[in-house]
Amino acid sequence: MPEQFKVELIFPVERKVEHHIEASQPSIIRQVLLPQHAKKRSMSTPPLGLLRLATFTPEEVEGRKIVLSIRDDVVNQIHPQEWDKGTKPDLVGISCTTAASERAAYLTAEALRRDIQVVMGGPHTSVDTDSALETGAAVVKGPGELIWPEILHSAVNGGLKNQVYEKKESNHLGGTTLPPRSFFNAEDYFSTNILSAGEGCPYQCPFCSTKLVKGAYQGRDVKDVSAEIDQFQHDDGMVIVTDDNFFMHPNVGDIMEHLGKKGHTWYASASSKLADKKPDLIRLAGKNGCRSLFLGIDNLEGLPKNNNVDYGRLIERIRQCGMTPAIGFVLGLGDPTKEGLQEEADSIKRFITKFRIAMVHLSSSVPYPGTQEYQLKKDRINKPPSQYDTQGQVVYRPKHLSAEEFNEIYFRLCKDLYAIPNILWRLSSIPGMREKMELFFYNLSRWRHVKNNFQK
Ligand code: B12
Ligand code: SF4
Repeated sequence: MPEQFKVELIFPVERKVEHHIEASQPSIIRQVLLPQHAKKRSMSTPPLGLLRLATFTPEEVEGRKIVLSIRDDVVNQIHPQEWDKGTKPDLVGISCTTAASERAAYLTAEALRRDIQVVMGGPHTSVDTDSALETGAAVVKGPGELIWPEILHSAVNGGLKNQVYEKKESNHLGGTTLPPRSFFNAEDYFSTNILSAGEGCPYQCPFCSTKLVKGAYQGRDVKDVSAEIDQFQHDDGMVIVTDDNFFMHPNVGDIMEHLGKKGHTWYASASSKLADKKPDLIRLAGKNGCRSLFLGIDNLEGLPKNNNVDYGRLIERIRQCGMTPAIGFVLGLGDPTKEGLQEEADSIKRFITKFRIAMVHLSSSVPYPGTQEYQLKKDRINKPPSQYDTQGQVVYRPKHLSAEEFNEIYFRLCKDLYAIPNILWRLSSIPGMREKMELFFYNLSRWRHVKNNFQK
């Protein structure tokens, strides 16, 4: 029997641990009205990046059997003291977003203190390798699939170094991702049926780092994508397509039809520019089980105009095809004046109310490293990464108004739109009673999340 080499892959919780599943604890009313949702402990999905590493993990390295586990700190808090009991891991691999970077540094320090080797990767680490190196961990820049076996070899030999490891290859999207069910408990998540049909985006919205982290779009092989769909279980929740821009996939129609054939309901995102140009894809999505399509909107009256999409027409088309439009806004891009910011907020409020948008992501601009917003605001950032939240207080010093004024405008916008009469008005666009109820609780939980962020 070969000697074991124990690897623990960790997805650290963003922000403070005490906030981590608070917004999704089901209320009594929710438990009675929506029992199928009340069983779910969080609104999140399992960390797909770590599942990809698991997929590329060899069974044995240099005669040692690799024993791998994935731990999601978001749903089950990790206590490093556990590493003092029983067998501690030989290697800890940590995935890192900006908001989780302080927690990632803490877990790294705790592991290194116990002579456990540590490697860090993920969207934040890939754009800010310097701060990741400061933690003492080995650092992977970019995709992890192809470099992961090499990292394991170095770790088994005890030779993992506090340096950047990078493999500049673009053929990392192959292979059928292992089923999330083999690592996670379905009841911990909104859904464990997560699907990535491809990565990247050709556009570069000022608040988004996707192009820098993932490059322009690359679709995965339809064979692999279909094989993943075949693994999904209906009672693990609706399929969440994680692509930023699903409509970019050259064979997106085939994938939609495969989802439909398997009887899944699903949720996906598309760029509004592309969705506007492809009405046939909207129809196909509706016909094949898509319940909701997420679009970002950026050219309302008073906001910078980046394209000529007729959003009203697009929303109507999505509804006619039997789907619920989910719309995202980002308030405060660039450096608006107080009047300008107020005008943006009014414009967003008018739009959401006029088109009765029941599912809305109201973000304020957060300058994540690697974005244009970061370049503009990096010298004015005055909050630690653990306070980065797109539905939270401003984390930088605005140029033309005070932080209090900025926060007041954003908070007021949320308060108005999450007021019960406004929620009910927006829900009047939803035909089914069950979906109305789901979205009612969804809106309440969003409001609870914003309120928590402003009470700190
Ligand atoms: C789906 C998604 C979500 C989902 C699910 C997240 C999850 N549980 O995985 C939801 C909706 C819940 C979500 C929420 C948020 N998200 Co999000 N999300 C995405 C999205 C669209 C896809 C992520 C994904 O699954 N990619 C596919 C996997 C395979 O890629 P990956 O995770 O990057 O992993 C690869 C490499 O990074 C690397 N790697 C990753 N970890 C590790 C670890 C080791 C040890 C190694 C060696 C390598 C490695 O190898 C992997 C395989 O190649 C990305 C954008 C994007 N295109 O990536 C944004 C993105 C990751 N999200 C982002 C943000 C900001 C958030 C929020 C913080 C938003 C908010 N509320 O403020 C929350 C925080 C959630 C959290 N706990 O981190 C930002 C992160 C920016 C940053 N610098 O932190 C991104 C990049 C989008 C953007 N705006 O630029 N998100
Ligand atoms: S927000 Fe969406 S459309 Fe814009 S760059 Fe990011 S992924 Fe692309």
